[in-house]
Amino acid sequence: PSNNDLRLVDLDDDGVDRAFRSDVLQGLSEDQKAIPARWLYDDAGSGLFEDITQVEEYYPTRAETEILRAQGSAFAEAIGPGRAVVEFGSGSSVKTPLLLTAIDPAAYVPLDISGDFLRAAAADLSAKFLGLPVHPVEADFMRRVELPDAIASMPNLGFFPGSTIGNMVPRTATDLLRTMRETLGEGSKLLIGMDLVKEPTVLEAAYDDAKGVTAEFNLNLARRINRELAGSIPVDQLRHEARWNDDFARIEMHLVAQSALSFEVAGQTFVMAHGETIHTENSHKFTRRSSSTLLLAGGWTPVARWLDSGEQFSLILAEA
Ligand code: AVJ
Repeated sequence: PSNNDLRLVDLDDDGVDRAFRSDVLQGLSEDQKAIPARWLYDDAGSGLFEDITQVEEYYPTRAETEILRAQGSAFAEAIGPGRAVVEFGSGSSVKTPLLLTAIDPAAYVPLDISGDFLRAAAADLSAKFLGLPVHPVEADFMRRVELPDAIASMPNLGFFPGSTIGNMVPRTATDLLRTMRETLGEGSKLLIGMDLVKEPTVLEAAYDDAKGVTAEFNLNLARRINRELAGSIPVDQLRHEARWNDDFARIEMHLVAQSALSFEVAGQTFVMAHGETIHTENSHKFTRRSSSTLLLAGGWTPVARWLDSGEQFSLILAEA
């Protein structure tokens, strides 16, 4: 691995991702064991997430895509032509073209920490939208990003679909929204996907599908730890669980110990009691009010909101 794809990843002499190791060792040492959700997305995890978007119970991707298909002319009217669309994350081959077709942008700027995903998405979009300037930027969008000179004079539209904002606790989500505002600048707009609060049984099924794809996605984190951090976690002794936390309005994914466990990770020993969990993801769900409150706290004023026909998911347009 010698190319600059890995520029944003800090490896030690053994090729171990330092940030992954320190997040895992710290997270497994807490009273409530917890590992940041970003580590779910290695190659296997990213593939499994793609599979999740196809399962019957997982409605968010279908619902958001329906909104993008159905509301093209409403977006065009509310957003207007000639903006540089800055997508936070490297873009999906389905959602991004729907938006670009609807609003007649002046440029497309995908931002992603992974150079591989970024270049693939940029090439795909350039081929679909001949004549549209595409300027991929390899960067961590949790920090302020310097946008390319070519789009400096254009008004921007940030695009952050998927309810990825829901994976952050409110403090982190607020920081990110403020950082996005700094990246995008005065006069910018933001189109952001936010999943809605609904029946806990529907939510729990969406995050614990009958085919077990989400369970595999969660268990892959334990496998990744074993693979990359010389771990001995007995993966067959962990069970996937999706829980609705009503106080915090979020679905939580946990890995639950099916017996008393003892294992090693990167030379350190950890124990789990029977029934103890590792908390691996939060997926916050929003009401009309809570989405407005979060956006306003992040420096954005909501100006329009669209739902799918099943009223499961929202796309919100906000102004800086
Ligand atoms: C794409 C990160 C928003 O929280 O719904 C899907 C990830 N986790 N099933 C979500 C996910 C379990 C997904 N996000």
